[in-house]
Amino acid sequence: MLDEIVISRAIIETFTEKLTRNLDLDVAIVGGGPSGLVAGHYLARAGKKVALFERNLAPGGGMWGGGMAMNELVVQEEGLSVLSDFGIPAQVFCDGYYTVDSVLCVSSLVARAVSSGLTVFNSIGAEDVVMTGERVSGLVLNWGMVMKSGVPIDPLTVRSRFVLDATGHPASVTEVLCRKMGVRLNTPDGKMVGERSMDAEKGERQTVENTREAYPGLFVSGMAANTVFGGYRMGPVFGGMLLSGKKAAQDMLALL
Ligand code: 48F
Repeated sequence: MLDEIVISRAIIETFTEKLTRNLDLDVAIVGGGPSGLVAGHYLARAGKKVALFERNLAPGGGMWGGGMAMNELVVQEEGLSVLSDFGIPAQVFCDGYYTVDSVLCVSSLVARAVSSGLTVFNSIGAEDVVMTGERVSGLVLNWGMVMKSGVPIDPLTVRSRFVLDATGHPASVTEVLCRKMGVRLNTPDGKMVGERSMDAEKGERQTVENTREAYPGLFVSGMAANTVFGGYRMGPVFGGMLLSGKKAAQDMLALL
């Protein structure tokens, strides 16, 4: 006989233990798109304590929909090494261009990253950062559904040596830091530069170049890096996102 109360206790006790274990982290990643998942995988594989917070029910960000909800992703030659690290097969489309089924890609990124030791908290979003002096030192978290509804329920916090803003186009972690703290970012005029219109070639290069520390304790990756440091958008080509996540992990590993 299945006991409903045992089922409830199993969920509550296991989740509570998991959350408690992740209150003090090496890296707290915000956003479960390609750059966040890839960064989480390499950090976890290197033995770091890392958790990813995704405010939606499903991690994957902009990857599920390919281009205009046609669920194939394009990856250029440079991104293949990351796909291969995740065991994701790509089909040749023509010289230098490869396609990947987006559902296979997202599910494999998530599965491999979690198997490497990344803890993913879906349905939990970051609504603010924790500051220690002039440094970002953690996240202020709430249920994604609470954030969406605007119901005034107080959050909980986690501490981390680094935060990675992998929130895509809005760069929402860096945005809240600037809005609330008026800090000077590591950009030419100290402010978020903003994303530019589409140029796939430049955008792909820039998303990797722009992956770096934007403020003490706060790294940016993926499209958030282009929003913060100013870069073109690139649309549904994903090599840059994968490489950005890898670079974010490598740069933080060098400092941890
Ligand atoms: O946008 P997204 O996929 O991030 P990315 O790694 O990749 C961008 C590409 O998918 C695509 C592109 C083509 O190359 O430009 O857009 O830069 O995923 C960002 C994730 O962050 C979540 C959001 O729900 C999405 O899944 N997110 C955003 N703000 C928050 C958040 C927040 N405050 N807390 C938690 N999750």
